[in-house]
Amino acid sequence: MNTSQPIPEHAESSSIKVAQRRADLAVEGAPPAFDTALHVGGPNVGDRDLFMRHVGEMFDRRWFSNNGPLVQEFEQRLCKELGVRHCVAMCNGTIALEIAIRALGMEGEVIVPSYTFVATAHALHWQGITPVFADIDPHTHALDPDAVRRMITPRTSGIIGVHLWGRPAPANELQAVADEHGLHLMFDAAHAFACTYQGKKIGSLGRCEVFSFHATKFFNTFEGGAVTTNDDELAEAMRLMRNFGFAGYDNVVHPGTNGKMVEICAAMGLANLDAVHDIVNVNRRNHELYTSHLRGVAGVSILPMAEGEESNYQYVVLQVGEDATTTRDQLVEILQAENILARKYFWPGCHRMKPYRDLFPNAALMLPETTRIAERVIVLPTGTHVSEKAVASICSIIRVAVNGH
Ligand code: T4K
Repeated sequence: MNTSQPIPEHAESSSIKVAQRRADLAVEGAPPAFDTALHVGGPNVGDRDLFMRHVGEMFDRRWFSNNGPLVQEFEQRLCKELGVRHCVAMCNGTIALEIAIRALGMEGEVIVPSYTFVATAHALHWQGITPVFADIDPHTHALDPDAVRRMITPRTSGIIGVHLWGRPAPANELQAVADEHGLHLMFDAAHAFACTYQGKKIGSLGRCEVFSFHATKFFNTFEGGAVTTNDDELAEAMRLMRNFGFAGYDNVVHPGTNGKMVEICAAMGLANLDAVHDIVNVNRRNHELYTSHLRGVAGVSILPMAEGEESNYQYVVLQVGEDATTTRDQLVEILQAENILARKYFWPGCHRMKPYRDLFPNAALMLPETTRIAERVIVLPTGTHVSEKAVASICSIIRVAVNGH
């Protein structure tokens, strides 16, 4: 897969700052490393000409929404890409989660990690289901199957695993827990497009998997999402549910909502699909550079992606150890002063956000690893807007902030 245009990188001055001592840092009064903000999640753009061609044809057809030809083509391409029978494209990942949860018939309590984007929990709470937070494995940041077992009650109806950072959740172990207790299992795969589990593309694990194609994801459709599944009945129910339950004109056969992906978003998806390979290559290069520049810097480390698996490398996760001379929050401030808008994803954990902190004031007792990891992580900028020089600059700032030189 090749783009017809080179993938652009962030406009930056040729002499980008490489910090060598504390006096070089913006917090000490030096000029910031970047003139404009360097974001985590700056959008990647694939083949603009292809996008414009699709949009032109869309205008000619005067067909903008409601399962149009671009959405259908996008769904077919994703099925092929992911090796799964059904793909139901949606307006965003959160609505896709809500529809999948409802189509599965989840109710009562559903076990989820607290260490995830809040949409995973909100998609349950929004429809009157109680998210029950289970702890994570600190080495992978994914749900710990033993912790899941401890949270099962007679009201539990399901488990939602999250492939956080594109690292696969332990799907086989979670499936075993689900089977033992007769629970539904699905996955929030918002981070995991183009990633593998045991060598196979993520997309057909559990009863279904949910992707996000938000602007900040390495593969985006402006806003968008999809549910993928090999279950024919489930796919049919979700297709009805995303379009008010309509089966043809004037014929409502199912409860539903409006979860449809629009044609212009599918056009963006089709243009970006051809660029996925190139974008992943840039992300991988940046991830390797961050890892090698920071190797040996005491107190900080980059979370590796899963060994033996393919990854999209869209998140560069820096862990600030308890032995570091700078706290995580101090390091974020130092980076932000340089116009490097590093993020504290997913601090403080869903269980410490409203409404969950009021609903479950004692949740932290069962979440020691979540609490610890949420205090230690910084996500650094990557993507096609982040050059090799930018990575070197960011790493020099981190090194000086932590080591003093
Ligand atoms: N499950 C998981 C595990 C998820 O991570 C997400 C979404 C979902 C479910 C739900 O999927 P969606 O319903 O969103 O499809 C962002 C994204 O909004 C969210 O999609 C994403 N996860 C989450 C991890 O990150 P924020 O609140 O941090 O986004 P925001 O608006 O601060 O954007 C991040 C940075 O990106 C900004 O500092 C600026 C930059 N940016 C953003 C946009 C939209 C740009 O440079 N250009 C842009 O167009 O949540």
